[in-house]
Amino acid sequence: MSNNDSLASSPWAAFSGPNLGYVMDMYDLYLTNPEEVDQDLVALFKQYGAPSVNTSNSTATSTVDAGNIEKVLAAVQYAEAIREIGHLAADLYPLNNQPKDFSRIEANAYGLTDADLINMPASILLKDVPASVHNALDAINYLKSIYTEKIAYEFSQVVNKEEKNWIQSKVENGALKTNLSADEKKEILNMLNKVEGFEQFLHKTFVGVKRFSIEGVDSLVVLIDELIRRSENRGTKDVVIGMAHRGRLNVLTHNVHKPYQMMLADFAHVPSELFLPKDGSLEATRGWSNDVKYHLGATYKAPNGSTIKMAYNPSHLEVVSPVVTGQARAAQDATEKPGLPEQDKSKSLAILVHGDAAFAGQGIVTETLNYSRTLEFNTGGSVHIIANNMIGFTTERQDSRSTVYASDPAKGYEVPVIHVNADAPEAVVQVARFAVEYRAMFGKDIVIDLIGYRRYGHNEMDEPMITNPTMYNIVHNHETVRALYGKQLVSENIVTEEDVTKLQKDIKDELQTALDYVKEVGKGHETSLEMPEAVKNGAPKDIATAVEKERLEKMNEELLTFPEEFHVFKKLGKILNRRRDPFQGKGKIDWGHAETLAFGTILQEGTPVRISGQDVQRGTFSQRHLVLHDEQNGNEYVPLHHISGSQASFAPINSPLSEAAMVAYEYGYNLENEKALAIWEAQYGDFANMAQVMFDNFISSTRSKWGVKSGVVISLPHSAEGQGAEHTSARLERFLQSSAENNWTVVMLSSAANYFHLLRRQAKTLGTDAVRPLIMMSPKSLLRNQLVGADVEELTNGEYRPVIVHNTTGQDAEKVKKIVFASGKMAIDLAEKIGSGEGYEHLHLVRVEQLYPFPEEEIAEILAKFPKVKTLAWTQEEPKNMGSWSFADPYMRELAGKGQKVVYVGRDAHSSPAEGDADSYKEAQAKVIDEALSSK
Ligand SMILES: Cc1ncc(C[n+]2csc(CCOP(=O)(O)OP(=O)(O)O)c2C)c(N)n1
Repeated sequence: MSNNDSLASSPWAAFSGPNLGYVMDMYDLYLTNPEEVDQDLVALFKQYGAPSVNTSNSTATSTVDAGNIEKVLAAVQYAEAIREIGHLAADLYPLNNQPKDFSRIEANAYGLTDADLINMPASILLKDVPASVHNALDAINYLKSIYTEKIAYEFSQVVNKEEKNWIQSKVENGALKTNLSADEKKEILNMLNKVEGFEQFLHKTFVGVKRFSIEGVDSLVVLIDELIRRSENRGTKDVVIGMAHRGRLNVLTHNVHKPYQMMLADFAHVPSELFLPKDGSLEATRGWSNDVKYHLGATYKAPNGSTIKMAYNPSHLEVVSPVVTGQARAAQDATEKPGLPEQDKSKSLAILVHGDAAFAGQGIVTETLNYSRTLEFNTGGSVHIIANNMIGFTTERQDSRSTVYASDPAKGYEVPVIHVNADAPEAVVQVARFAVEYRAMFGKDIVIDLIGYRRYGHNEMDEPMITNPTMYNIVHNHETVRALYGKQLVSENIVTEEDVTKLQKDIKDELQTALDYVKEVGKGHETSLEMPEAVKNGAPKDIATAVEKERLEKMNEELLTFPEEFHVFKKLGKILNRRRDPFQGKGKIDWGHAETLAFGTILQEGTPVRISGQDVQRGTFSQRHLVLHDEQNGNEYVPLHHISGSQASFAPINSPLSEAAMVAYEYGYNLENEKALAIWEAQYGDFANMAQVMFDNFISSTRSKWGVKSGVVISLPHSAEGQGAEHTSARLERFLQSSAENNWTVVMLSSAANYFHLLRRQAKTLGTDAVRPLIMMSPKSLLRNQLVGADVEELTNGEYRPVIVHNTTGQDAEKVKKIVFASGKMAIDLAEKIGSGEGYEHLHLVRVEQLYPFPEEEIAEILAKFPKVKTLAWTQEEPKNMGSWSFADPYMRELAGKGQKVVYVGRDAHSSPAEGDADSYKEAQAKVIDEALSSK
């Protein structure tokens, strides 16, 4: 018997010393916890039973056996290397212009020969040995066929053992190598033909017009199509796609069913609305200021009731990803019942298409991956596709990133990655099927790196030979995937050459007919888009927001009554208990209390509420306490889940430490569930500038660009309190600078009652045409200020007031020579100094709660009551070049009567938003207050 024969019959004879000890330990573990033992060893234990010590072996035998075990271990390492780094040698690049690294997946790298492998059983390398595999050499070749061809895998970053084993066995059982039927193949060819035909028609008909052609990653459409089909088969009702420019028009047409006529109308300068399908199957809006065609979205409603959506997208790459995940989550959440929303992960699917340069470069991608498994932000697994054309504008991969693959950031989040050659459309289909199954199994994100190339320059006007000649010399000689796949199907006798040529002609004819029709029907029509009446009319008035006392009192009591088994932290219990006082005529309802009562009433009226941000459950300033923690066992209790009469869900969410993605998510959530009050709160308002792109590109302007409504609420703690340059300013001036066309409401309140009414008013406008985003400079030290607090009567009467006339000034109109206007904390600092009003008869204080739309009417009414006024003093705590002054100035000049001057009272212009230390702050603030209240 040769050594190899003995190995084939039992491998244990080859083990001795520490190796044997290790294997025996592993066997013990195998008996109790087999899932913790390496698969290769499990295979050996199954086949050969317990490892045993052969004491009768001579020294000579053990020397030979030691050699064998080394070979076995080498073979195992070899197989593992194929699994782990086979991708480096895989056939992934259509242009074949990237190096392949075989160095670690060759037998001699492990001191092995084919003969060694032939004499080992395949089962030491494979869990399930296919019938065609007879020994370890076959197994190695089999593994290479799995891991190094047109599909390659990276999943060693997956930590969960069950998940990793599932992926490995799926892959190695050949799930992605099954043959497609002839009909399926024909369908793929048909689709590729349409994809290419569409681009080529546009290329020739609208020469040089930007379209960001898909060509080079044409099979993206095949991939998305298969993802949608397979997901729908599993009950998915809504698919939301987020993507940038590349290939977007093609995806809109072929995956989202925007008709050719509409697409061509966009190119031919004809209003595309003329060609909306009569059956209402497509929704596509535009705003009055409009946007380029490759930013527009659409929603397709299939006859079976499911929808496919392309999210509207600005130019900024990747920012749409978190918006889309927010949309997908909202579609999954049932919000009609009290408690947390009930999520059904199968209901919707987010497909996020990324560029290769953008995926690696833009941090918002990793923000999105980071929250993908958190309770309140997951979508049950988003499918990420990198439409990888190996170039970003003119920048090639070596300058674009530090990693081998564009997809590498995903590995830090335990997300599996599948690379696939975009010129292998059948492999692409298999990958789509796998991704859908994986998502259904594990509810996690997955990345598909679809590797192709870019046929033209960045856009159709760019000449890529200027900057990337090596790549483009290859591209120019590379046949299209349609042509290559057509030849393949001809060689497989599935279609004839004539069929292929006919397909090409048919699509060209179809597009030409569509264009002729568009030109004919479009004659004399011009695109004229109007601002809707509800927007023109400004903020809605007369929305009743007062709540009956009995209802509030009952709710207040319920909010403070905890189950017997719940042990509230005693100190907090005492603080919360004080919330009973205002209903017994003592003290005030502070900001956090007013907010909770507002939320409760909103829930009772059937509007779901979702508030997220860093540490919002407690509140950055410990003011909120929406989630209580049992001091003995940490159990959580959410009082707002237990009020009577609630008809909607309530989700208070501590978010990951991200701003851009979180704002985007809440914006997206409200987009999909327009009746949900979605609030994002910054830890401090300053940090909102990390989300600036969301304010600039979405929240301020989506209605005018895209006709898309939003009722999202943004709460930004803002005010200088001597805490330094940061933690101070939410940069109010930037929001005011973007304020126009009634695009949103910007407030800086100084009253908890006003906050109560404003939240309720916002909830009541959700889902109506009058809805708009709410941007709120929210308080910090004012949270507990008695002047800000509300009496119960202020909630049971009245409504939201854009302007509050201060109650201790202006009693004798004849004496008032000066009106001081201020917002937020500045107004309260002034009010505190004024006190009862004694000694300040010469002035009146007006608290400007709303800055946009600027409350001109309300201020004009006040001015009319004070005819002796000479000075209108706009006072603020922000430096002169910041805050509201520059915005308010022209309005105030317009409002000022004859002989009245408008003056600014505040700090000089500064480069930093606040004094850096408490002493300087106090000094500067006192100076402003003195000047504002002086008789000058
Ligand atoms: C945030 C942002 N930065 C820069 C740009 C300008 N820009 C538009 S496309 C592009 C290249 C993108 O490359 P990639 O992500 O690989 O997509 P591709 O165009 O190659 O499909 C750049 C830099 C942008 N649109 N957004």
